[in-house]
Amino acid sequence: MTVDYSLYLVTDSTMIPSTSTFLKQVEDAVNNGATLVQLREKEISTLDFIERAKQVHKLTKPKNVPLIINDRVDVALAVDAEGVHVGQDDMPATLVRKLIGPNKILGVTCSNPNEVRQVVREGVADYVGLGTTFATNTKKDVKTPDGVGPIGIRKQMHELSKDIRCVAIGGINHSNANRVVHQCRVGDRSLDGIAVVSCIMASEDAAKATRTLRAELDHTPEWAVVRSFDKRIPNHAVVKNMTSQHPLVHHITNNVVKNFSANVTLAIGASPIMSELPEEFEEFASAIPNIGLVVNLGTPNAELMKVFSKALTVYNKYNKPIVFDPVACGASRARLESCRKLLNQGVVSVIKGNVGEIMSIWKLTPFYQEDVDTGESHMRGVDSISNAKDAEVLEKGVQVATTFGCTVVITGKINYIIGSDKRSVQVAGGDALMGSITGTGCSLGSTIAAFLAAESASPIVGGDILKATEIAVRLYNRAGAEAGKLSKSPGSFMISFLDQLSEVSQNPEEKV
Ligand code: 3NM
Repeated sequence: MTVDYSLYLVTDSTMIPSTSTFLKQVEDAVNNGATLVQLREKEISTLDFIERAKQVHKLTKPKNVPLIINDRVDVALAVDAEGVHVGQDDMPATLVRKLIGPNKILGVTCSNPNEVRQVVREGVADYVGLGTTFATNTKKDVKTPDGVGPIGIRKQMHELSKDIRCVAIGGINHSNANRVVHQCRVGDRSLDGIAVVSCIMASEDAAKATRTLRAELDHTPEWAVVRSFDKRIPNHAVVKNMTSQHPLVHHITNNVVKNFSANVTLAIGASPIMSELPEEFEEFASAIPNIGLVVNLGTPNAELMKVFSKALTVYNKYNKPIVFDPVACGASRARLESCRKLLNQGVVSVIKGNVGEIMSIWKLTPFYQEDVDTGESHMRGVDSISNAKDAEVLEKGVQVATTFGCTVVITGKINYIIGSDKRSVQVAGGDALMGSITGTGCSLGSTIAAFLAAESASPIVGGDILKATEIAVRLYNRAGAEAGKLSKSPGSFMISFLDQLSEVSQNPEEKV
């Protein structure tokens, strides 16, 4: 039997709005796109459970929607339901399979990669419910109450075998269903569906709630579409497209580089705005077509994390580009956790960092196993020290790009630019003196954001983020190389660098 797991309703009779009934909610759901129903009753007598299961089965069976009984094998057998779902503390899956036979559907709840590995080893389950995706009020005894986010779900998916289907559960609703489906991908494997309780069961209009979820599932967001560059367009035309638009670069950046980043943004012909006032983010992102955001983790604090978080949500809502600079994210656990939170909460267009930073972000991909830390890269302050070989760096960069569905820039003597579709380019250039003044790394983020903002408002390379980023990096490094010819000490280099950024941006022919 092929089962459609795409929109999996898990019931809860304790949250029905006063204007409806339990059965009406379930009926509205199966009539409007729910593809599977799990009857989950915690405080109910066996007799009532069986009665309720029969009533629900009457609604689901004519629609060919499988009915899965939570936990109670006896009830499932009594009503000849299509399947059983068990949690980690319920009857072991191997035993359930013996009781229900080979043909019924068997699902198991998992909360971490180890539990998934166990399910794979046992080989008796048809699907797993992976959680807890986001914090939820519906189930109190979950193992990960803050939610593991798409990062955690991907780590669980990574352990799955091909023959076991998977749905994500926990805190999934209209605001995040689409993102969950598109973010929870590992290689060519995607979620088979999402499971929800309150989004439908507690809704005043369960039919509409289900239809809206259905539409969210079926819609491909703009950020998930990879666009590939038309090669006939010369690099200087991409620069001219940027300078002629004067894009706005909204910085939420660190205290050390604010002034320099603003000057770099002006030098390339864009406009900086430094705002940490969440109340105005909506106005910026909704009203200004050629705006891009820089989220720079350089000098974090608890208040700023809330500001980042708000900015990410708002810029995602309006599909505006975001450059994420995880400065020194390997310096402490807390910093990497901050990155985890942000990358769980939204999508970014570009992650830019040095080798150490990108190797730390790599730890958030499913390819990193928590217990096998080889310690190849580590951080000292914000400078990166790495003995990871180039090929390995590139490979891990590709894994970051594909995992987060974004373009990755790894800065260094050679800059690697890697697309979420695994294309990669290398850009050399720059000057050693770029490492002697503060802000040259961070302001590359500003430059990239300016190019992405211009590209999103008026595409010249067909919305190809990799290409727009590459041109930004080329322009930046060319200016650095030119400045290095003119100045041999840090102070004068800084001035020359700004001059050359302006010069190269205004006259990009032959230079970029
Ligand atoms: N299992 P809602 S979370 C039934 O993490 C259940 O395994 C979870 O409810 C898990 O969609 C959960 O209302 C409740 O957030 C999900």
